[in-house]
Amino acid sequence: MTLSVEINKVKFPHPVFNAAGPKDVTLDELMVIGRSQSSAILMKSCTLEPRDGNPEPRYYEDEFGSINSMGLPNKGYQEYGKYTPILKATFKKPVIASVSGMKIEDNVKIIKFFSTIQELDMIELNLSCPNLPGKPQIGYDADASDKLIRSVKDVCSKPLGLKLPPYFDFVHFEQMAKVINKHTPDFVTCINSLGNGLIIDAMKEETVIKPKGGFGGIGGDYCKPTALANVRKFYELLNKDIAIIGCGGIKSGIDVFEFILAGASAVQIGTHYLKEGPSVFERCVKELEHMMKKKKYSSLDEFRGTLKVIE
Ligand code: RRO
Repeated sequence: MTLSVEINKVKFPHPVFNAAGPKDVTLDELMVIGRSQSSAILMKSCTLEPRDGNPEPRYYEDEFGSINSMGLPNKGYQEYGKYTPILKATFKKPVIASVSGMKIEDNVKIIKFFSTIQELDMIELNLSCPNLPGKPQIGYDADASDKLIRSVKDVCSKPLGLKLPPYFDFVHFEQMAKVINKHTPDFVTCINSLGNGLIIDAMKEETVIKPKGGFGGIGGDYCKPTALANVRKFYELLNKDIAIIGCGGIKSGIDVFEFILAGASAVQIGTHYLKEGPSVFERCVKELEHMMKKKKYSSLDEFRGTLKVIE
């Protein structure tokens, strides 16, 4: 049996790795991901300048998932440029940068820089941070996304992906798919957290996080049906040479199996990595293998996208 996946010549030994965000800000945190069975190391979304992020408390989890308003805390893009060769030499697996500049010119500058880092395998451009006060999520504006993707594609010499927000309306999926098909990135990641949710502590009669009046991005079980729907819809609408990476509520090998059935080439784990720690990757891969054995599949290609619809 093989679980390997290839996205524009970048080889992953299996389809399960970490999502951008949780515990991937510092080199120490990235080393933990490196030592785990995560099939790649995806670094925290970065900006031109280092950022402390939003005031705490800014992360909370309950039995169904999480809410966060981290506010893009990161070390600044140059640090991730320094971490990359260290991570690559130590762990010999794909290293992926996530880019979330505050404006087009920042994204262009950062992606130009990352294109010069030989050891870097891929870039994921974040179109969907929900937690910057006063800043809309660019992925909800098809024209702004079009302009941004065009600008960065011109300077990017690495495989490039787009981290998308969740969409809920077929018209919005179609508008965004048109833009994405025009620029043919190597992959899209569906989905970022469900933006601007609210979790309330009933006893305290209070929000559970501090920034933005308690509103924040929702992750975990809360997201899985929306994430599956986004993977499926983009699998239907995008050119077949654009890979889809699933993200949202994955915590078992059966979840991974479902995302691949819906059309995903690989998956990322966020909330559940924070809950369980680095053993989540190995466990999910073992469970996926078990499921595939039961179904007599020997590679992911045999069932990717083959979801049956009740007639
Ligand atoms: O740092 C964050 O607040 C954050 C980001 Br950049 C993102 O893309 N998604 C999210 O849920 N939180």
